[in-house]
Amino acid sequence: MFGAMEARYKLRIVLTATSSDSHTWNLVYLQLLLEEHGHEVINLGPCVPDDLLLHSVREHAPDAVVFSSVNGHGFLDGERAIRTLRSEPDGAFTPAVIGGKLGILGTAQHEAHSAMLVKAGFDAVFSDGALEPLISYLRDLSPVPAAASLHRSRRNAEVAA
Ligand code: B12
Repeated sequence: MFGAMEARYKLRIVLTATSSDSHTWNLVYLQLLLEEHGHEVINLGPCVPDDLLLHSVREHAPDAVVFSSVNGHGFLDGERAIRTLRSEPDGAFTPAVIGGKLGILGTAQHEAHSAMLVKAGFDAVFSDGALEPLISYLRDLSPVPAAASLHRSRRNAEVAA
């Protein structure tokens, strides 16, 4: 379905569950998929508190953050988490996306949740089955838009220092 190793640039991706979500196989699946496409994945695992997410973004300076949620609270937890991330200099410009089963009514709520989550700060919101669009989106981050490029330059400068 997807051509493996098609990433033009290997992104460093922080993969995270939302704070209340204890499901893990979604994360395992996504990690394998992203790695298969050449990306480096830092998988924070299930039930990630907002402060741990912030700490991880500071520590790893990722090119993108991918949120996964399936327990039905993703639209609430995700909104709070992205507002927290966007309120901090380290997370203000990092491309961040979310997807999965974000509510409890399936696709019926997708548009409303998407609008809300984008307004709160997400760059993109993916429906449950939208794995191919996710891969395309990440591929298009390279060569990267200015904001992510700035973020990467900062990381490289820190590494070089
Ligand atoms: C196993 C399971 C559990 C296990 C999890 C164990 C573990 N270690 O993971 C346990 C028993 C703990 C559990 C608990 C609960 N669960 Co549960 N669980 C499941 C179950 C049966 C399978 C999930 C799974 O592993 N799937 C395999 C993975 C690989 O697939 P996936 O999760 O579907 O993920 C895919 C997509 O969602 C998508 N995706 C996910 N994230 C992202 C992100 C992006 C960016 C993109 C593009 C795509 C994407 O891609 C993934 C790979 O294909 C599902 C039902 C089902 N058949 O799917 C319910 C299900 C997810 N659970 C559900 C619920 C409600 C709960 C509980 C709230 C139940 C309760 N009342 O306590 C709790 C929540 C606990 C919590 N705090 O989060 C609901 C969620 C309902 C909704 N969102 O509409 C489901 C769908 C069952 C149902 N039909 O009602 N659960």
